[in-house]
Amino acid sequence: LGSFDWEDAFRLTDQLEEDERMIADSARTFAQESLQTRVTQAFEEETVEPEIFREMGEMGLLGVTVPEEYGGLGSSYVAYGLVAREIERVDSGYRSMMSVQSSLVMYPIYAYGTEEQRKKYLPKLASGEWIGCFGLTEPDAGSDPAGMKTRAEKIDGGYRISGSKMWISNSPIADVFVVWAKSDAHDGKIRGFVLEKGMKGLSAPKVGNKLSLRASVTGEIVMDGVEVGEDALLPHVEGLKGPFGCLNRARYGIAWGVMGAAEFCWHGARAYGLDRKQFGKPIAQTQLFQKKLADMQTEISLGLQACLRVGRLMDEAKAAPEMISLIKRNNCGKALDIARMSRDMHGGNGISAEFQVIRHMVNLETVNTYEGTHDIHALILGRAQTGLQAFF
Ligand code: TGC
Ligand code: FAD
Repeated sequence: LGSFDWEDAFRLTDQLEEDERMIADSARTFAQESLQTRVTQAFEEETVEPEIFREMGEMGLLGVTVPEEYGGLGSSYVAYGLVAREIERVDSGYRSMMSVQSSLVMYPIYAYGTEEQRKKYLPKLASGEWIGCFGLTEPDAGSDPAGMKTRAEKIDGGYRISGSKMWISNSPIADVFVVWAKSDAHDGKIRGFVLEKGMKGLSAPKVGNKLSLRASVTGEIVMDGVEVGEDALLPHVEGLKGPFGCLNRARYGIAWGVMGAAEFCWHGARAYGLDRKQFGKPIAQTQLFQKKLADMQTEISLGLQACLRVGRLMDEAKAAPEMISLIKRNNCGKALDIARMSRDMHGGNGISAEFQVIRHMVNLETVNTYEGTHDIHALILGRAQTGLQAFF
């Protein structure tokens, strides 16, 4: 029989390729040395540091799956997931910055764009010189993006885009905006457009006073008759499968990422319980405390193993969107439970910024909601089992 490593119950590390291990190690070093050191202040002051994109770019953490000829790393979806896990071990907001850039901006330009669009945008997005954002959600269209009001009207040589997007990660600091609009010239079908900072009629005011994900900036995208050329259209996709193709990748990364946040909360609770004495013994020596640690270890080990399985299937182009819904939903829900449990196990110290678990806890409230809420993913899975859609 083999030995048991409490931190890596199913020997996930042994199941990785050598290059995946190396990418995960360098992501962990970067996250711990460059992000962990600034996160408490960034969260407290609700400040975003755009230079983080360049630092991530230098480390090769933007566009991990995008081919090298466009500035990406040309690596696997498993490697991408491992990067998300290491960054979110520090903060979900930093993982958001990385995953929007990689899955929601670089991916659609790569998958749906022209060669000119790829060459123009991808290398600068990969290096972090340019920051990207993804506009799907609107004030009146969140879970139901088909209800969007943003319109692209055909004009001579291009399109005029009008509408507004809400809750958009990175938008106030973005150079490149991938936005989705119903296009009159394409029978009202949803099409993707690439807009650039400084275009007339385009603005991106910040959403203030967030009490979650404060280290990542969120804003609106206001398009007041923004005129773009034909070259702004992403020509190779139409309909909701365009944005959903991107969301599949980002949701998959989130499933890994939240396990990183959960691991931080689990390890923190364990260390605290070993150190903290009440009734003359470490609280980690009580049955209730150990039961909670066992629950955390179990859910995280199962969650990571599921991510690895789906990641391998993604790399073989065999992953179905429902598999991604399953792991996004379950891992977010479990990570949130674990963060709340860890907060409790830290007692009064659990509400202090110093111990960091409450920051993860409030961040995970957002992560459980964006990219399809916990309940919306349940309905996707319910539809797949019954053949009956329960959305409307
Ligand atoms: P439905 O009829 O199901 O589908 C319409 C068309 O889309 C296709 N499709 C997919 N294609 C690829 N991957 C998927 N996962 C797909 N899901 C659907 C489908 O085949 C169909 O294609 P076609 O060719 O037949 O037209 O559409 P519906 O309107 O009934 O959708 C229902 C529902 C609820 C599943 C969907 O709208 C949904 O997932 N809602 C959640 C919205 C969401 O996730 N928004 C995310 C916004 S972006 C974000 O949150 C970024 S946060 C990033 C960060 O900071 O990290
Ligand atoms: P709603 O859709 O109004 O949902 C409210 C509640 O109703 C939820 O509990 C939901 O589960 C429930 N509900 C809705 N429909 C049904 C139904 N049919 N049956 C049962 N229950 C239902 N979007 C982007 O496009 N780009 C981004 O970069 C981005 N970043 C974000 C960053 C942050 C910090 C946040 C908070 C959100 C971000 N979003 C982004 C938006 C996010 O995807 C939406 O908030 C999310 O999809 C939910 O939409 P909503 O907020 O309109 O809630």
